[in-house]
Formats: sequence, C-alpha cells, structure tokens
Amino acid sequence: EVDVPEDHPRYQSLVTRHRIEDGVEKGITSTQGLIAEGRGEAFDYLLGEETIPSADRAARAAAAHFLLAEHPVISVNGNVAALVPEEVVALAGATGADIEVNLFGRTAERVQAIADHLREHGATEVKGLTADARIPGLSHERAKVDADGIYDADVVLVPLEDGDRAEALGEMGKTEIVIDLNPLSRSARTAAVPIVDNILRALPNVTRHARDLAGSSREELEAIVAEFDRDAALEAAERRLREGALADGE
Ligand code: PTJ
Repeated sequence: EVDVPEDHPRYQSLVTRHRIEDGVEKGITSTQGLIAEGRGEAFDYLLGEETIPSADRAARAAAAHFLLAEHPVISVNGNVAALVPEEVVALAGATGADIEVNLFGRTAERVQAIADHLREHGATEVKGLTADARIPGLSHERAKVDADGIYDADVVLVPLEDGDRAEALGEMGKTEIVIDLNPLSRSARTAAVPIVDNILRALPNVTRHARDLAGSSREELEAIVAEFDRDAALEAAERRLREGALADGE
C-alpha cells in the first residue's frame, strides 16, 4: 500500500502514518486524527512497541466480557477505520458484536465514508447512520448514537475515545472497554477494562482470545472478568512508561 522500505527501522510506524494520511485524504479520518496518531506513537515508543503482559490480560478480560454480553458493540471512529478495518470486522465476527460508527467530530459525510470503507473490508451491517438516540450529558453532534446500537449495548468497545464521551457512556451503566496507549487518559481511567496497547496489536489480540475462549462456560468467563484488576493494569502500564521494560516487574 505504501512505498516504505521494509528494512527501515521505523517501518511499522511509517506504514501506520501512511494509513492515517490516506484516511484523511479519503475523508475517513479527521485532521484531529493526525494529532491523536502522533500522541499515540509517542506513548507506543515508550512502551517498547509491544503488548505488555498487563495489556494481554486486559485483552483476555475484554474477550470474556464480549462473550458474556447480550449486546456488545464496537465503536469505530476515523482513526480506527483507517488503521484496522479488517480487524474490526474479524472481532465482530468472532463475538457477534455490532459495529457502529461513532464520531467525535461527526459529519454525515464522514459517517457515510467510514461505513462504506468498513463494508469494503467485509462488514455486512454497519450502524451509526440512523443516529436516532442520544448519549445523555453531551452536546448535540457528539451525543448521536443508534437506538438499536450503542444506546442499547451492555458492553461497548471504545478505542481511541476522548475522555468526555467515555465518561458519559460509563454513566449510562455500560461496561466500557477502552483501547488507549495513554494510561493516564481519562478514557483509560474510566474504563472497566483499559487495554493500554496500540490498536494495531490490541484488536487482533482480543479476537484471538475470543476464539480461544469460545468454548468456555459462563462460570469460566465470569471468573476471568472477576480476576481482572483494572487499577493494577493501569499501574503496570504507567510503570512501564516511566521506567522501561527492565524495571516494570513484568
Ligand atoms: O474520528 P473522530 O472524529 O471520532 O475523532 C477521533 C479522535 C481520535 C481524533 C478523537 O477521538 C480524539 O481527539 O481523541 P484524543 O482525545 O486525541 O484521544 C485519542 C487517544 O488515543 C490518545 O490518548 C492517544 O494516545 C491514543 N491513541 C492514538 N493512536 C493510538 C492510540 N491508542 C491506541 N492505538 C493507537 N494506534
């Protein structure tokens, strides 16, 4: 897709940037998304650009939540659509989750472009175009969701979300799973399950765990959910950022 030499030491990061740039050109990603990408890259660099053990435990707990849920929904924004469209479809397939486009900077054009992009990558149904319900406590455009989508969901995956909306969804009583490279962000701090990892690695990892856990009983899944310690996961990620791989005790 891009002309980046594979032996370049920053290969993955350059490919990722190109996907986001492409997303902006196609009208999928917002210009704010470029800033979010830069911030994410800095955190990923400090994490060592790998899935740390606490993030893997979080991904497993997320998969258990998905499998226990009555109505799980994966929320997709402009960065998620540009970076991991196929992986979103794969996770939805493995867990029976709905996919809903939900934007911080909502425009009808961008919602449509993202829905089309997801369908090109194999999605059969994409929600978010009806927008016939509202998240209480948010201003008009940012509050829009589908009544039979996020509004009705019991478990929502909100990757790369801004803090306000993460809090508002939490206040609606939903179990929130957040993917965010910044363990200090309000969305990570609000989540029932914060996955501090790059979405490029985290999404396929949740799918892998969901497939692995597909035959488990409710009791087994509930035990995984109960054992997961969100505060410990956030602390482990923060320790890794501050002290590096050798000092984080993992
Ligand atoms: O498409 P829209 O309009 O819904 O807008 C999406 C963005 C991401 C622009 C919007 O939600 C936003 O402004 O988010 P923030 O407040 O910049 O927060 C994004 C968070 O995601 C930051 O904490 C970043 O560190 C983190 N992040 C960025 N890239 C990645 C990431 N986390 C995981 N994986 C990444 N690749």
